[in-house]
Amino acid sequence: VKYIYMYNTIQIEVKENIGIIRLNRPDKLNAINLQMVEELVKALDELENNNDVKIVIITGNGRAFSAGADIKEMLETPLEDIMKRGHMPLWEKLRSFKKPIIAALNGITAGGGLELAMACDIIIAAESAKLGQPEINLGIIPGAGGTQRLTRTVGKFRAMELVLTGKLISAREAEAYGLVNKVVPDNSLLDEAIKLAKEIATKPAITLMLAKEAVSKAWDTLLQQGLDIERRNFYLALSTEEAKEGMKAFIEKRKPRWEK
Ligand code: CO8
Repeated sequence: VKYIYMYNTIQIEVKENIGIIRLNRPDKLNAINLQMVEELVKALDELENNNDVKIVIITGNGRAFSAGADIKEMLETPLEDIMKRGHMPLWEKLRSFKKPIIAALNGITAGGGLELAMACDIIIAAESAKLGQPEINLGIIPGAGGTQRLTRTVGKFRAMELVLTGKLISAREAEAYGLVNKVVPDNSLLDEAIKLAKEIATKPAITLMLAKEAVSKAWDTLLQQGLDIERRNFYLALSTEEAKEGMKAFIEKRKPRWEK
């Protein structure tokens, strides 16, 4: 271990030329709050500027990769502030991040958690991981690429089923959908991610960046238009009474009561 940076909601270490980010709010299933957004942006900046680092791994501590945006915070934050600050800096940072990122899914990967994974370049999942976009159960919709990257990856019909039912699928199903590159035993997840990262890190740093940018461009042109519509509809959904009721119900650990 060469460097360890200090953060509250995440842990960073640099091993040889691999930067490892661990999401670290395990008692909240690594729900992404604004502090985590800020810290992830800072950490990604540091890893991007650190010339020893060629590739990054993101994983989670505890039994989740991430259960998505912090629902309590989302309910309590005025829509105006979410639109101004919100989670956007993280998605923008990931979109421009030049080095390859491997997401290593150690458990529950839901909502913004799956969107985070899909913003990475390669996804490895532990056998017990569960993936999905459960936003609809809160009266909202995915807001950070879930409707766009998922659809491009698994196709319209599977994406519709996932987004409209909100159900979580197993790592094996996700592998069959082409949503994860590889499923590995739970206890070898990080080793497998590091093994792949090491193989990639044998290539020249500059060539990796150029290759990543070129492959990413295969998505980019129409993706941005889709993401804009998604974001608009996410804010719209978030402003409804149904969303308030859905998120309150989650926090109060009961079923939402929706009129229609
Ligand atoms: N936010 C806040 N807290 C959470 C979240 C979350 N997303 N997920 C879990 N937690 C908390 C629980 O409240 C609980 O806390 P406590 O112990 O204090 O009561 C703790 O984590 C453990 O969770 P559970 O007891 O619920 O664990 P289970 O194993 O019973 O259930 C589930 C696991 C099924 C994953 C369940 O936790 C769940 O349904 N979580 C919510 C998943 C979800 O709906 N995610 C989508 C959130 S919305 C979103 O991500 C939109 C992103 C848009 C980003 C763009 C912004 C601009």
